[in-house]
Amino acid sequence: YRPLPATARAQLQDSAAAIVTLAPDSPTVRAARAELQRGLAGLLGRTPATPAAAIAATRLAAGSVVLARAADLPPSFAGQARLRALGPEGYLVQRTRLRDADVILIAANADTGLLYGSFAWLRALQTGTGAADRDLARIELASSPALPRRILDHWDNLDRTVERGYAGESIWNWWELPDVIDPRTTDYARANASLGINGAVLNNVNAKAAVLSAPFIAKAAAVAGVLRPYGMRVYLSVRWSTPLELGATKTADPLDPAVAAWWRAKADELYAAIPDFGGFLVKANSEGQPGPQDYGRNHAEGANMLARALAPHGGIVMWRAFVYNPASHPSQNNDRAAQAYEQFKPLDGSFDANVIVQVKNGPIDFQPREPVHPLFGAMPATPLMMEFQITKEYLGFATHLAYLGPLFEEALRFDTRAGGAAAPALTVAQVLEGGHDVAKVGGIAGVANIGSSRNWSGSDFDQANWYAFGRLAWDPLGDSRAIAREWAAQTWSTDARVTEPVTALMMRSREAVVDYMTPLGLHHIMGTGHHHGPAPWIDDLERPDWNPVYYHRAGRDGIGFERGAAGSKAVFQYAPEVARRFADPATTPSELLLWFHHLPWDYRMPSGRTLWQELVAHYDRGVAEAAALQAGWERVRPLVDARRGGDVAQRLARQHADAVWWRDACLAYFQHVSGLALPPGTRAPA
Ligand code: GCW
Repeated sequence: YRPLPATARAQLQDSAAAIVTLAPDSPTVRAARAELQRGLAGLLGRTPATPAAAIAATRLAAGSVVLARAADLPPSFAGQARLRALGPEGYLVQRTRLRDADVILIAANADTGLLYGSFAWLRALQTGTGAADRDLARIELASSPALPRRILDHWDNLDRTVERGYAGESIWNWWELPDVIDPRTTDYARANASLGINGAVLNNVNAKAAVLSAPFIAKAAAVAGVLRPYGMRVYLSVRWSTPLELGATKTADPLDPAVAAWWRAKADELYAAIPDFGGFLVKANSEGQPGPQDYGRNHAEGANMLARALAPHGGIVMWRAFVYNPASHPSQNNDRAAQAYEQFKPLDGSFDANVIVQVKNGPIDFQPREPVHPLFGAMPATPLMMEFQITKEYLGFATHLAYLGPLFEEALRFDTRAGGAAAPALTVAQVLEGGHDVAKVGGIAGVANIGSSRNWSGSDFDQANWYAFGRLAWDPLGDSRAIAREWAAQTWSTDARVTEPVTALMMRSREAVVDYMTPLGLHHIMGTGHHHGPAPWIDDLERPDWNPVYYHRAGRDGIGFERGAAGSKAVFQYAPEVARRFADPATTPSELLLWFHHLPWDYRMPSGRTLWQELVAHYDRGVAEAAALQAGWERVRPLVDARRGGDVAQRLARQHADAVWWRDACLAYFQHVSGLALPPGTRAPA
């Protein structure tokens, strides 16, 4: 909370001298008040008073900031109906008359809404938004989240390593918990509450049985105690075979009564320690993890058994659809992209009400660009959750600048056409909201990019991806450019000479990465295992779908993965209208062309170029864009602090070098397999 410019402070000179709490005291109300005090002290340079006994007071000081629940306001308050419509987590901020005084009211139906409203008002002050005439004393806000579950999934191991983490060790210090609690846990909760993120899965989906042992439950309970006032619930990833591995049962068959009884008792134990425990996240029968299929049972039988243990306590099961296990369940057409749909679509309607199927963004795996997963829209009787990856496993780790707002937005706004050709749009965002059936509300999860690195995310710009995820989780139809601008104003400077160019750099960054790594729908050609840098040549790994050559299929005849009628037919997993569009190369958007089609090198693109020329042009553009990011930053750099300015510059230099590496390596390899020369005029070396 850096000081606002003098003109902005002047607008508030008659306001915010006091924070008056009409809501009864609670840890959440105290957190809201503390945040307002801290925020106003930073922004205005003066600490507001927090008079006690305000509830009984008959008069309020003019300009006070008032925290009140609907129940604390008179029935005659004009905003009552509006407030009711905002639900349990929504908030209303407005200038209003209360007890004969003109005040700034932050109102909600419940304490968490008061906290969210406080953060929203501070954000509006910081970014100078929310008031029609830009008068910061008259900010008006009303908002409520579209989805009830907005969760960060930590892939944090119990030894504090983080799978696909590029920001240092896990922020959960399992060694020292529950006795020692790092104060950063509170800051983590504040950051999430400022966005409305209301849950955290503490441990990796590649889970260890030990997380459900008594000592770890006590550690998780300690974390839950810190997060609770901030509206956040704790969830745990569980390993399917836990009771078997702990020696408590002889099998992990979900239909074995002893197994079900063990999970029921475990749920009781968890809820005794964490009364508002959120539930389980499960990766089963995927990448070698155990699961119900090991016993001849399906995903629904597995998920429902766990769901019944949690149901009496109000917990949920988030069952991942990321199944990647050709050994236990080969895909019909030997296409990894088709597996999840093949296994889950037939189970639509057979999951218990407290199971949410969590579907990854992209039928393969969080690539710089993938088509939307075909399960969205295909399971109308099952609540679905989106799983985005905030940590940049496939987009240059924490080194490359790649703002993911546009990537999230592209997926959320995709129209599945699942209602049929005559029906109105059914976007992925609407599917998460329950489609046309309001009872089937799902949620959204993001694989966290947070670690104990000083800047939380490994790089300053990667904070923006946590931020954008949170803002879009609250409002899935939010605008990624507006979100970038908001973040830039709060993170770098409110000076438009900074926010505008920073926003512009962020907005072009993801497409730059697509261009220099995997243009035109190419995917999964990165170095195997670590996934950093190009390796399209790898062809000798044990499983075919581990090899980049499996995905690009480049040879003398052409390049791309045919998923249409002449290939794996995976395209027909989409709703008919979408399938028709993607089945024909002529109507497939060029950014997904090689995802869906294998085409000859001389295939004529809409631009008039051949496919080969177009591919080269994209790689070249990616490198040029990486250079443009560097040049753009050099213009901003004098206006920001030297330490962060220099850190970003170093990362951008490395990004540019990596972009050149990607282009040169991929083009050299594709030339090698195709026998083609580089088109004249390309910048790539011959
Ligand atoms: O893409 C793969 C990642 C794994 C990850 C897996 C998953 C947690 O490379 O590291 O494991 O996805 O999502 O389960």
